[in-house]
Amino acid sequence: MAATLAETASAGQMKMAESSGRGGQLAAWVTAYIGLGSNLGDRLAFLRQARFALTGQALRVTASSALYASEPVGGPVQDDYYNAVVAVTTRLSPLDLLAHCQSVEMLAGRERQQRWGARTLDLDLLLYADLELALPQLEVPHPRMHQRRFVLQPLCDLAPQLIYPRLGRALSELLVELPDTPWVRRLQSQW
Ligand code: A4P
Ligand code: MG
Repeated sequence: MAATLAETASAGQMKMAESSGRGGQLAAWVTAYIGLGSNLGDRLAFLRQARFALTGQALRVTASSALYASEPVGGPVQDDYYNAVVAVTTRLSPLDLLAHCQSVEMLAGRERQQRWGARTLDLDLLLYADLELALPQLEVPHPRMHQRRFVLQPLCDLAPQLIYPRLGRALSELLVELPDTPWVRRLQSQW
């Protein structure tokens, strides 16, 4: 997982990823990172189910971060979160990967009543190779990930040297600059 995202995808793949959107699969496999969050019901069970359900013909989970508990950021008063990040290798385009993540959220009974409200499962597409994309329905890198310890801490378990595309800085550098609050606590390495 030490390779930069740029090393994982050729320019050709990226062109296809940007243009194809939905539909056909990419010719080659691309590395992406997905953030998992839950603060409703059996949080650990939802994260485990998600990791299992993500795997399919065109997607493999290749690594998991440790499991973290975290203080809710934004939104109404709500319970603490469990958060983690998984690395995947996929032949899905970015939009197909988003659609796949949303179908896995639906399996977990995700309801969207309030932005940043409590949820059984939230799957965020954090990084997709070194792609930068700004569509109404999908922004990559995830627009708030570099400001959030509950994302960067688990992501740095997997890829601390990875360069964050927009800022050109390693994820580990961005992490050390974040304040200690809202708190994030490592619970267990395996889950
Ligand atoms: N969308 C755009 N870009 C992306 C992307 N890269 N990945 C769109 C996933 N979705 C993306 O998301 C709203 C819309 O964002 C989607 O329709 C999709 O097309 P949503 O999951 O329906 O709603 P949301 O998650 O409430 O909104 P949002 O703005 O994505 O919130 P965040 O940024 O995901 O934050 N505190 C802790 N401690 N731990 C957490 O996990 N999560 C959130 C949600 C807030 N506070 C948290 C946590
Ligand atoms: Mg979300």
